[in-house]
Amino acid sequence: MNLLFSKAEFVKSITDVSQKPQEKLPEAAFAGRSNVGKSSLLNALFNRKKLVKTSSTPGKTQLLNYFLVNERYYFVDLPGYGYAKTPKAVSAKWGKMIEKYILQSQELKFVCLLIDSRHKLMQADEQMSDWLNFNSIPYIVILTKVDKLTKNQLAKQRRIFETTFPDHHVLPFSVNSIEYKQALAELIYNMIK
Ligand SMILES: Nc1nc2c(ncn2[C@@H]2O[C@H](COP(=O)(O)OP(=O)(O)OP(=O)(O)O)[C@@H](O)[C@H]2O)c(=O)[nH]1
Ligand SMILES: [Mg+2]
Repeated sequence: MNLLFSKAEFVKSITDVSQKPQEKLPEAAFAGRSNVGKSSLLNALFNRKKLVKTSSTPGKTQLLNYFLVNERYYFVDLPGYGYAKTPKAVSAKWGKMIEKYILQSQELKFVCLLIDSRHKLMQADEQMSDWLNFNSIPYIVILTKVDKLTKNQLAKQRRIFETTFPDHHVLPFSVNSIEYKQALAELIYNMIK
């Protein structure tokens, strides 16, 4: 059982990087398309069912949500992007909010970029990873919901994404897999400390 991040508490929600918590600690941020499983992944890492709000309807997370972990660092749950039904003005606002946070948060160590393991790289994922590359932001790639794939499908998708991101860690993930949860927790633990 993963106990690396078992001490976690919600700190605050912000809309602008200027509202960050007073205490400065290293941060990891969780980004990805709406509904990809960011908030669920955080609950899984925390071994909590409902600390982070999740939903089967895209667009659940609308603010930058800070969680204090082990009293030593923050995990930041970001709103999703790329959901077609979100009004353009709203998604533009969220996009700006995310970009500004990533560029201006001095304490941000790296981004966890979540991508749905079932599909090809979507345009929104590509835009985000290009933007991270362009701005030299360190990131790891997490392929979510792998419980929906067969072993063969997963092996194939992993090869595709490892080819797409040759210079980045690419990890499979499912909220149901203790093994994948542990491997991801260990990587994040080593990267953030
Ligand atoms: N099968 C499966 N479903 C998952 C997994 N992780 C998340 N989901 C489901 O995917 C849906 C979206 O999960 P969220 O964690 O709310 O996704 P999010 O990326 O935070 O979404 P937004 O906040 O809207 O951007 C929910 O119905 C979850 O139950 C997983 O590992 N496996
Ligand atoms: Mg969310």
